[in-house]
Amino acid sequence: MGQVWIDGKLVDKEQAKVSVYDHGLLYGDGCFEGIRAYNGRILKLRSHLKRMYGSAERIRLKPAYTADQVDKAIRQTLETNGMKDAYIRLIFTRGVGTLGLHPFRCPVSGTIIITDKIQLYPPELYEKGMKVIVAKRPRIPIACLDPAIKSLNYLNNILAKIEAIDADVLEAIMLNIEGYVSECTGDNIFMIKSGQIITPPTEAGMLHGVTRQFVIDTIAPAAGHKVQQKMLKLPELLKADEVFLTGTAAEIIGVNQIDDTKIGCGKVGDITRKLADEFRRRVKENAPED
Ligand code: PXG
Repeated sequence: MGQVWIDGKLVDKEQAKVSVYDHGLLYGDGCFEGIRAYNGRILKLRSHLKRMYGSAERIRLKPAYTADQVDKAIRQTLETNGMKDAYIRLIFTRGVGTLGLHPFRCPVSGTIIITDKIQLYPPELYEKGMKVIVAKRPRIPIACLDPAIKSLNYLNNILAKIEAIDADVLEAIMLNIEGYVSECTGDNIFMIKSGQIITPPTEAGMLHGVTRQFVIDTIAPAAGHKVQQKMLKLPELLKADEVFLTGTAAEIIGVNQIDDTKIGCGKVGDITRKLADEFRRRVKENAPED
């Protein structure tokens, strides 16, 4: 039976409960991280913790534990559950309060660490590429909700995901309110044209993905490529030679079709394959924890 870390204690999964008065549940008031361990090493843990504490600061949530304490608690939870390869869900809720929005009437923020199996896209999609759609619904603009905050309120993304499910695919590209390509519901997006790798800049309003940054800083350079950050409209994306998505769960996955348009030859492209191989080699051998 698995154990979940809640507010300083490891408890059985079935006993891991949150109050109905927690503002995380009442208002989606809180933040989270999806992190992954490979062979006992926690990929980019420092970057995830930095984003987590950045999210907390932006919503003026005071975490109950320091980053070092959370780091130790994550390792303790993995150890207790005997897991070396895992998906780690770290959650800060606003905490228990009253039935009213006032966030500062919740005296103590809740802290949850779940370690579980990783939910992956089917392996054959990594071989032949994944079909995605473009969601009709735009992404919430930066001015309304800063996407640097990985908040507990994912309804914008969930509604776009429902559009994808209705279209019988697993992911949807989200455009920002001005029609520029932003990201997908749970992954960042890249394209390749004439050997040049391009991804939208953070101004396009996407989550500042840890995997996206790892590809820009480490994976692409190691494979002999530079990444250009540039605002993209949909017609340019549709004319790409290759498109791929990045995320903690997805790693690097090629896209072979967007709506009715085949991308490149409708297969996973050579550069995407090279980057995905480089990524896997690095995380499997000795995943960097910075
Ligand atoms: N955009 C959004 C909206 C995300 O939620 C990413 C991009 C990729 O970011 P990272 O930092 O992972 O490279 C995400 C990440 C899940 C799950 O359980 C979701 C994510 C990551 C891990 C698990 O659905 N989203």
